[in-house]
Amino acid sequence: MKTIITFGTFDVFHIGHLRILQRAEKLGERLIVGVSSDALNIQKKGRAPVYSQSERMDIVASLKCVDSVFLEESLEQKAGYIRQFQADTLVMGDDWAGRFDSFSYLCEVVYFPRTPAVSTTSIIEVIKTY
Ligand code: C2G
Repeated sequence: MKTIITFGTFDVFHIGHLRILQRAEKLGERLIVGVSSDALNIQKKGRAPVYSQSERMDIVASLKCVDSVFLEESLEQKAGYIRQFQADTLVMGDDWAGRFDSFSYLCEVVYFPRTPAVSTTSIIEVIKTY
């Protein structure tokens, strides 16, 4: 069974998040998603996500294309997570292009083009104007 792994915050879940998960699922038989913890997000982006880690994990876990989720607590743990879930392929959006090539000794690394014109940041900006 081919296992696919991907990572993300998936805050204020939107169509770009759904599209990459649907595309990732098609590469194999099992899709595992690492959802970034609140603490990791504060460290990465300097702000807490709008939705908590447990809400974000529940949303992603409920999708038809996702088999299971886990909490991604550290960016340095990627190799450990890939081994733990025996992933054959790591999928990320191309905003991360090249950044995970160093894991190609462990699994195939695939970058998909981002869905244009949608992001959590732009949604937050639009809502602020209301
Ligand atoms: N994405 C996309 N199209 C968009 C927005 C996001 O394809 N318009 C993809 C991103 O490229 C990423 C995934 O959706 O692969 C999740 O996006 P984010 O929640 O922004 O993830 P990020 O905070 O970059 O976390 O260890 C890596 C990190 O956990 C990635």
